[in-house]
Amino acid sequence: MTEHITTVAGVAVDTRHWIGGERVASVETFTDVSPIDGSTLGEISRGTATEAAAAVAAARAAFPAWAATSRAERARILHAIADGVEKRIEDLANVETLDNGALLRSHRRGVMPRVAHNFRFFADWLLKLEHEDFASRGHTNHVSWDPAGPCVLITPWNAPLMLATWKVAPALAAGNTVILKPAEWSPLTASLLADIAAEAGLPAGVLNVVQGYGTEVGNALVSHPDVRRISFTGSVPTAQHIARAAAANLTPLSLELGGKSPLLVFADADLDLAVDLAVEQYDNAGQVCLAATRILVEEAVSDEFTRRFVEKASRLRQGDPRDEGTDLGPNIHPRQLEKIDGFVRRALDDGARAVIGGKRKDALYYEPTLLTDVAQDSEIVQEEVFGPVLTLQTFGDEEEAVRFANDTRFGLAATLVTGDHERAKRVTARLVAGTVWVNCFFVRDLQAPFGGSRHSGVGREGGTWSFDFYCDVKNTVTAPNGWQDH
Ligand code: TXE
Repeated sequence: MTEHITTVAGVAVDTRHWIGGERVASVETFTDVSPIDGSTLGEISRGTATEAAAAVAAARAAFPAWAATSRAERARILHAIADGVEKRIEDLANVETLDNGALLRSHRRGVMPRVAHNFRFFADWLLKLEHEDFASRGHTNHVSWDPAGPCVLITPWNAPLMLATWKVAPALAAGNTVILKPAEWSPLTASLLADIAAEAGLPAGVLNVVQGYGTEVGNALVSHPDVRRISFTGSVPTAQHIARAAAANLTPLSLELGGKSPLLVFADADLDLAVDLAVEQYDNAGQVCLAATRILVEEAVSDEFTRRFVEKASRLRQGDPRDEGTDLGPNIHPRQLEKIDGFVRRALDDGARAVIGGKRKDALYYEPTLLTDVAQDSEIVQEEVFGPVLTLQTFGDEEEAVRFANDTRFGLAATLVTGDHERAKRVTARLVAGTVWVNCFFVRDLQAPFGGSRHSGVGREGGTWSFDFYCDVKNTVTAPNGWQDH
């Protein structure tokens, strides 16, 4: 064991950057702490503009060869990375849970298998991607997908490896090289991904991982003129900062931001299903961008809905996310807990009533909370809390439901529960949201476009939309018989 290796849940994790196929240490480090018990997980290299420039240079140097690698070979390597992820599901799940506090059982059974699937899906899609040819006035048009160049991928802490690989897999599949900057609150699985990719035969410099603070190394990366794409998942203020930095170089951006999504429960709904879907919003201790945190219930059924909701939510077990029986783990960081508590305190001072919860528990745990008596224009209804805090409002009719649903600055997702399919169609057509779920929640095929409107983001990820973003699409027009008449 060297001083640059930390052992987390029995797994050796390198705390340095991964640049140009080598481990590189920074002079300074930052401490990575587990939200479960505050224990130190490692001293991680704290990148600066120097490492950012080195990573971009490595990605630039590796680009021509990787871009020229056949699609079949790129796909083969992506499948080999997926194999490597599958072999290390236990390691990845254990490390991720210690690092970000999300449930071990969902990392094991849901998240990490999907990480592998992200690579397989985009490898297969790459092989299906059709060049398009069409004739026009005797000329042939040939539309091809060219890789764009070095891509900077900046990711958050709520689903670290899952969200990173949504970006890494299509960027690599399309023939780009990548600099991944994971969130400083959950840096570890990105380092393991670098090991897995190297073992799978990904050439040096094709995937680079730099660690550190957003305001330091992150800022240097998004400001770099040799970067051809920036894909970011995180908060609105950081996205606005990144967009300003990217504007200087006109670097194309994909931004996947937060939400304040509604869950609409109509009187004709299956109420048990509605309650199940509502309680599901506490998953990952509420740290999910898609979470439907505003429950809107038709007046006629609101008392019954609330009664059943309280009954079910009060059975949620909060505790160590490594225990099989736990439903809710801790929130990620003391700063995040302060933020959550601040939102709830201000809402209560403003006249809201806590139907359940409303305060902290021990350490980084926050009680699952449902607030009612909240005004549509209040902070708690308008702003993303990113914790286990839901609001409940009632509506009189469909018109009012749609008005409440659309009345925030976000537009990421919406869920509706109704037994009336005509109503579902009518309401869906009027909702501002990148994804609408009808009588279900969180079902997502990678082929589907994913992203939001308004302050929830710019662009879409998934299937062909990811290739659109990570490629420079080129149209080649060839003259009839190879020559233009002149
Ligand atoms: O996010 P940041 P934070 C929301 C959620 C949460 C809030 C704050 O409401 O409470 O954001 O979380 C990097 N240049 N979401 O402060 O700052 C940073 O290092 C380049 C919603 O942790 O957006 C990290 O890697 N990069 C969300 C990433 O940005 C910079 C998920 C995200 O951090 C940077 C997370 C800079 N100047 C938070 N500053 C979702 N959409 O799911 C920071 N970063």
